Amino acid sequence: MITEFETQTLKHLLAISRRNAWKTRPNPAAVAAVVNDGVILGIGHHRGKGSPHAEVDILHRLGDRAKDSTIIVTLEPCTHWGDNPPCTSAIIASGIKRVIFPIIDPNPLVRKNSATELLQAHGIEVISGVLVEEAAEANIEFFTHISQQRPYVTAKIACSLDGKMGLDNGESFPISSATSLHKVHQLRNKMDAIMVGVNTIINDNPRLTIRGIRSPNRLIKIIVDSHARVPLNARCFENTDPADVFVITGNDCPIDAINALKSKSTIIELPFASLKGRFDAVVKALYPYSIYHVLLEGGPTLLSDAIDHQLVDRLIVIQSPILIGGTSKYSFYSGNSTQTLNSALQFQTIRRQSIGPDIWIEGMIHRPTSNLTKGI
Ligand code: AOF
Ligand code: ZN
Repeated sequence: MITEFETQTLKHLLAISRRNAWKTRPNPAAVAAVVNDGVILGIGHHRGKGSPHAEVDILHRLGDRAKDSTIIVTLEPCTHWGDNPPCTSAIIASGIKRVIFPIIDPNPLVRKNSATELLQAHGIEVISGVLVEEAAEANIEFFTHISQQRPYVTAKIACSLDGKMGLDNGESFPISSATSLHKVHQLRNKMDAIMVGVNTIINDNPRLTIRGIRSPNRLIKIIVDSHARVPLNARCFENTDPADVFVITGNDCPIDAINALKSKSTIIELPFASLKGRFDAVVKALYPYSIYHVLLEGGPTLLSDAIDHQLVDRLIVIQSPILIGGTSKYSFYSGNSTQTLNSALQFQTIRRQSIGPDIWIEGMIHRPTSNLTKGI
């Protein structure tokens, strides 16, 4: 049995965890509270690789005061020796008598031994399987990386009211307002990598950096470029360590182009002549590089490919109050055409706000499950 107070405490811990998830990667931002008789005795945090786990953080501070209490953790306590000793051992040694956690840790090292079994063997009551979805969402990058062997993908689109990302004549200009752009840089700062297609580099020549943020984090730049066409003087290479620019190419590129690019970037060659329609392979190729969250910033070809592969986990559309018109060349989605209204992709909004003159819409894309025209 979990009490209402404990459920509320777990929700609170999950909210903290979600806010901190970008800071602790590759580890999940576990948060733990020791509670007794409806009172929180203390909250512990994991602050990133190499630092103590959340349970140890709080148990160490409380010492004997944790005895006979309940510990609530946002993730199954670990059972393995890594940078840290197993949290299950710390819990057993502390005299804690109940442990509540929502979701098991999919880390294969932790899965070798179940925390529930270890704790129960020491007479500790274990409650799990509560707020499972909320817990997975809080550290979705960690769960996606382990369960799907790929980074979590957020796509960000800046477009006009009529859904265009650019002018038909190819002229490039920032569509979003300065306020939205600042928010985009804040978003980039929480990412491990930013990804664009080579056409975006050729047309817009973006720097792909984080600007307007004091001491920004490291951001890997990823260019998807089947035929190694990215110009060597592109601005994205300026003042950037070659280890921080990945060019993902096909296997049929001019050798001179590849050799020249090697001085500017890290090349990841995939076993296809063209990467068009291969977004699944592109995103999976990032798995070995400790990239947990990628921001996909266009353009329309890459984005449509990603959406059609169901590999856009989160979509952010920043819509500015202008109409661009012209052809659909720069429509942000031109993927698989919908034949009936019933089969249209559905967008589930999780946030909608006004940013200066723009509208920021954030949500998830779903395959059709319900009948949109029912009842019409
Ligand atoms: C916990 N509490 O606070 C966290 C956990 O290399 P280590 O020893 O730091 O272990 C990292 C793994 O531990 C990580 O991949 C995940 O499976 C788990 N994270 N577990 O009990 C924590 N951050
Ligand atoms: Zn641990």
